[in-house]
Amino acid sequence: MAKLPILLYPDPRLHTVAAPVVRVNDDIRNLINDMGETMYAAPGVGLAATQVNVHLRIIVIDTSPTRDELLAFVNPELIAASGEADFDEGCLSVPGIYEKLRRAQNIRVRALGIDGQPFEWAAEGLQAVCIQHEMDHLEGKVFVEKLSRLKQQRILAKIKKRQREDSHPAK
Ligand code: GNR
Ligand code: NI
Repeated sequence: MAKLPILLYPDPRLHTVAAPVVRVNDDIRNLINDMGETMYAAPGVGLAATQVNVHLRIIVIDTSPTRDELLAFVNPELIAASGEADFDEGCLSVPGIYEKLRRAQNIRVRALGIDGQPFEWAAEGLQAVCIQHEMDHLEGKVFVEKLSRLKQQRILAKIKKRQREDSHPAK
């Protein structure tokens, strides 16, 4: 097991569209384990392979209060979506930024599991929001890019200011 480094917005590698996994083999299972470790350590409720600079269609989530229900989706496809939910979203690739977004409240996803077998999964609320957020990463989209241009400019300015401060620490 290994904790992997997470790409930080606006790293252009976060805009890569991930490729389908051809076969769920031990390399993919090892990657899923490492993604789980990285997500729990962060801590976060989800992680897309894109965020650890692996451009394959794999996401992991765990929205359980006990943090012991890791779910992995390989080649996830949204097969149904309904309702609307407004959630404050954050992203491990955009630390310290939280913004309200509207997503589908109920979704149904088809994917391959760690055994390579297809399965379907119904999700609602935070879990549904999280899966949609992770599937966006696989398309090269970061949640802030769904906000108005003004909000995106403010977020970028905040990130740049923080980077300046980090590189010139106050005495
Ligand atoms: O940890 C995370 N929390 C979160 C909260 C609301 C909506 C989405 C998320 S996902 C995020 C982890 C992450 O960046 N996944 O890509
Ligand atoms: Ni994210």
